[in-house]
Amino acid sequence: MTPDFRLFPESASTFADRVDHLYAFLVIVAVFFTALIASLIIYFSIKYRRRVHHEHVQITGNYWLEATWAIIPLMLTMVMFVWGAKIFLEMRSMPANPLNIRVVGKQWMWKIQHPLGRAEINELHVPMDQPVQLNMISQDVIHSFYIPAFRVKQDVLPGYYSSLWFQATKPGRYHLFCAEYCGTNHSQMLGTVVVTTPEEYSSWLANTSGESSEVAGARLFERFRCDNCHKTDGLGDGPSLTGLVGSRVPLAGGGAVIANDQYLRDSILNPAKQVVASYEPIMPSYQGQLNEADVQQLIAYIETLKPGNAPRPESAAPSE
Ligand code: HEC
Ligand SMILES: [Cu+2]
Repeated sequence: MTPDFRLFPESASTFADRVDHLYAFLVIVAVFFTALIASLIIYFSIKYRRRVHHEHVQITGNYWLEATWAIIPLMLTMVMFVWGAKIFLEMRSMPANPLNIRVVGKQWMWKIQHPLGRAEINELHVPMDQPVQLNMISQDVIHSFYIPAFRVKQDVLPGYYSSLWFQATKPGRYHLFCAEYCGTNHSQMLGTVVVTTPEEYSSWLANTSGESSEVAGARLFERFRCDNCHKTDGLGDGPSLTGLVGSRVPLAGGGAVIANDQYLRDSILNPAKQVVASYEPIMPSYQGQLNEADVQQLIAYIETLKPGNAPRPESAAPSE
């Protein structure tokens, strides 16, 4: 046994202890019934072993006994279900005002983009005592983002945004694993989560020369000539994107969608999938020209386009 041997990973998020308590309950119930049943099997096989002068007693049923062994397991499994569902739902409902960090998984690394322009690879800096939401997508195959110390894990899929949230409780460095076999170097797809105080995180964040996602997105918007069709006054061949995020978009052929990240991504890479009502399907697809990180930057930029907001920065000046 090494000195730092531990049965469980360190517990460093608000979920960790709650997941461990539920897990302990499952283990205790399983161990208790395994021991009970095993000892009864041994006891009965000795007590009722074949002997020379034994009598058969035929038992046809016992109402109370049967009711007992149906109701007790039912109650135990309902406790497991309600308890588990409660924690699961909390993990799956994103918090109100999280710190948003964008993640791209690719063979075989994690690319992480913080707000305000700081980017990193295979390292994730987060402040403690603050909800952090990761918005993730894969550039190639299915990966899975797993932080054992936080007890959180989420598949990262190609073509589809998935998210994950946690609130770290203890400064330190924790393992980050890819938990979905993703090719030759899957086992090297490792990283570190660095939890610091909010003050340390802010100064770490400010210490960069990189441009923010929004500004990088604004530059892509110009470079790919999106602004040829998408003009702020709505007089171009495409709809104005101002105020688009979060709004209800009527679609050609009926129906409507809420303009979330997934819809924006699909509109850019696969415009024919959902065509905005009363527009021609003339937007070219940018599949193959923009990678997932580019698309995330474009989305970050489109999110800043709100009515009343200052127009898009012409130069690469930070917008916030
Ligand atoms: C040739 C003109 C043209 C160009 C260039 C163009 N678009 Fe479009 N775009 C359209 C049209 C027309 C629509 C509406 C029809 C549709 O949904 O396909 C649209 C729809 C969209 C939508 C959905 C808008 C809504 O109101 O729901 C988004 C987002 C978008 N484009 C982003 C972009 C981005 C980002 C670029 C540059 C990388 C770009 N577009 C380049 C013409 C264009
Ligand atoms: Cu992977």
